[in-house]
Amino acid sequence: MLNVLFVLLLLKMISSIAPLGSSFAQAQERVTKLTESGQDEVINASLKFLKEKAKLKAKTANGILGGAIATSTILGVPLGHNGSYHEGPTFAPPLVREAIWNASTNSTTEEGKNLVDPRVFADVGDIPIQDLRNLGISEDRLMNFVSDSVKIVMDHAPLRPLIVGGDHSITFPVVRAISEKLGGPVDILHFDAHPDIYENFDNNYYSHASPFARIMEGKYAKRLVQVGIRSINDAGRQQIEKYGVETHEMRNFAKDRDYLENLTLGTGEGVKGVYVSIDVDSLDPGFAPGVSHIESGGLSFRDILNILQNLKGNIVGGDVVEFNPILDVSNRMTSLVAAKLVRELAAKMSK
Ligand SMILES: *[C@@H]1O[C@H](CO)[C@@H](O)[C@H](O)[C@H]1NC(C)=O
Ligand SMILES: *[C@@H]1O[C@H](CO)[C@@H](O)[C@H](O)[C@H]1NC(C)=O
Ligand SMILES: *[C@@H]1O[C@H](CO)[C@@H](O)[C@H](O)[C@H]1NC(C)=O
Ligand SMILES: *[C@@H]1O[C@H](CO)[C@@H](O)[C@H](O)[C@H]1NC(C)=O
Ligand SMILES: *[C@@H]1O[C@H](CO)[C@@H](O)[C@H](O)[C@H]1NC(C)=O
Ligand SMILES: [Mn+2]
Repeated sequence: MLNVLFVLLLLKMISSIAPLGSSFAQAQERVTKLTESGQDEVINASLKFLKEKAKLKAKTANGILGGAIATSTILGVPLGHNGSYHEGPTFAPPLVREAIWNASTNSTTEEGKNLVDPRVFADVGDIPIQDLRNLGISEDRLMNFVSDSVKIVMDHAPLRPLIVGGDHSITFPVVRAISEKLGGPVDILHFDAHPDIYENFDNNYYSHASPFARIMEGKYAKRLVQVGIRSINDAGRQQIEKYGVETHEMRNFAKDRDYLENLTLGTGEGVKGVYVSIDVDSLDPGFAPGVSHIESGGLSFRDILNILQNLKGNIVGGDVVEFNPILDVSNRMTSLVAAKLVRELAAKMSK
């Protein structure tokens, strides 16, 4: 009996993939369609799960005292491109989360906001980017999934997305989503050792070395202010010229410091706010050894906080990316450093 059922089932499977008499090409097309619709189901289920979590967090933030105008909301995007040690940032979000709540520090941020207050800080978990990848989902659809996830967070006021990466490639779909949702460009404050603005790196449209080229060509940002840059070549300088990027190279930092510690962003005509993107390798490796591209001569932790804490502007989103736990030291120092960047950015965003 079981055998008969099995054969029937097998026949049904075969017939649903390749009806008798159809050509191999037709059969292949059917398999592709079946696969894509299965992938769609998984994507839709993931978005639905995220929506329910965001709804609940927004309700909690709104339900307390007077509610909030902006609640910084962690969304983990554990995407790590391209094999070997570059995949390290895939493992970052859970470690950053653990470090945020490490009992060795108090949950109060420097200027006095407490992260346990649901009006200040929320967390909607990680999106299942590697699961989707394992299902063979194309890069385009993967990046659209990142954008759709960010939009879901933004659908639930007062939540605002604070992305924990993942590598820097995710900044493009995130900023694209924010700009589309707000109906105009943002200004970006970008901390990094690298300008990440290659027109084309390794023939990969979505490379972690190219997000700012994609953002600028898509006109998702008006001003792009880069800080900490100390690894830049001719191609990079040409791109910076082409897109009118305001790049503050590390070698001139002493001169630029006063200006950078007094920035106003996001107020130009038609500009919808400020996005803050922090690559952990903007810090000197002495402060943050757990990164994929060690580049000496960087910012101190206090340099970043001075710029961030003095920034004037409405922060509509942000990210902390490129922490690579595989290369961290044994007391998890870089986890704690990345976590403090998240905590202080969260405090600055929330209101
Ligand atoms: C997934 O959701 C989209 C948009 O809501 C819808 O158009 C599509 O039919 C859904 N796909 C599946 C397989 O449920
Ligand atoms: C918590 O903090 C301590 C002391 O700073 C550190 O040694 C430990 O690795 C941290 N643990 C986590 C999970 O981040
Ligand atoms: C942080 O400090 C506050 C008092 O300012 C205290 O009530 C709270 O228990 C502390 N939290 C932790 C995790 O140490
Ligand atoms: C790695 O980069 C290449 C281009 O160099 C790209 O074609 C490929 O899709 C990437 N692989 C992964 C796993 O992201
Ligand atoms: C800060 O910048 C504003 C312009 O945005 C300027 O008016 C002000 O004088 C600056 N303050 C300092 C202390 O440099
Ligand atoms: Mn970098």
